Amino acid sequence: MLTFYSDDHHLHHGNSELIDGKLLPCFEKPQRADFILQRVRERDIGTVLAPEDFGRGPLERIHTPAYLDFFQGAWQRWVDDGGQGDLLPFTWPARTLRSILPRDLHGQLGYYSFDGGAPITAGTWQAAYSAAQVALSAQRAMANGEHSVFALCRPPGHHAAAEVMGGYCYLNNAAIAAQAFLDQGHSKVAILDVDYHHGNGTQDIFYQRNDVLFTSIHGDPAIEFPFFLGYADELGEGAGVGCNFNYPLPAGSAWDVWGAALEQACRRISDYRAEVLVVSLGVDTFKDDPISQFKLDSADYLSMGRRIAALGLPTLFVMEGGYAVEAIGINAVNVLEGFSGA
Ligand code: OKP
Ligand code: ZN
Repeated sequence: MLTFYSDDHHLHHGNSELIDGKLLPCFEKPQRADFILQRVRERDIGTVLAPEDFGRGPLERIHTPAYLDFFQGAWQRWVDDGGQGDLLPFTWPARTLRSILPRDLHGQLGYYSFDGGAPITAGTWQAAYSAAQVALSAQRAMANGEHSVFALCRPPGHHAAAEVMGGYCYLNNAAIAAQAFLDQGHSKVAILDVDYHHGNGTQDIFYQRNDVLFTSIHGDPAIEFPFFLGYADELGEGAGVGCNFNYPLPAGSAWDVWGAALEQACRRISDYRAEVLVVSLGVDTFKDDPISQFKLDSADYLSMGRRIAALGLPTLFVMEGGYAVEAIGINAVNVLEGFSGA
């Protein structure tokens, strides 16, 4: 399996995040992608390629130009204001307030985000931009005939909506790739999001559409981030009714429960008759993940890959979360090896 990867992810290195009342070093750190790349090379699963640059056009198919302009220019505005350290939002247009775009940088940052988990640093735009190009390059390789490709994206993307960043995510790499398939003539793309956290951004982007099926297996939002989306009764809206399926699971879920949910999601994907599958591949479902509460073992990721392969679809794997860095490479590449060996 080909892997696409860009070193530009090193340009994004947030300092700290507010978690359970404490300022802790960011869990979403460069080492994550380094360990995955190392494992890809160790296991020799295929060639590692640098991305092509498809420009901002394919990003604008998912994100608004105003949001992209804001994100691209935010760091320079912060520097010009004499700002120091990471740029982090602290006021959001929650209920009771009006969603009016303010003029101030911090006001705009609140407008374009949903939490304080997506710091903007000097290189964040370039890292996120390159991650999107990694996803697009992997998509292009599939358009050129590859059956499966791994987009080793960092930062992740599935929490990012059309003009909202958050949860370590800025640009929705999986959605951008799915849209590229559609723009190149496909009519039905399925997304399977196996990250521990609900892919609220991806769901929102495609919620009213029937050309993308969104399925997600994740921690119950009643007790887990992102809290405000990801329930089982979210089935799509308008033309999209019946094209959205969530499988929220309780804390402590292991492979028996998780694998049963995967079985149901796979049935939905088969019923939908998708032409292509995009997998939002988070491995924060691992038993030792520091911020998650599922109990998958490393061997379970082989089973996950095998079951996904049984769908028989051309499959693009897009890297999302996973914070147990010493195991992240083993777990992510196990999915790919399970898929390829099936
Ligand atoms: C990104 B991805 C929990 C704080 C959680 C955000 C988690 C973002 C996960 N107390 N902070 O889906 O892996
Ligand atoms: Zn996650």
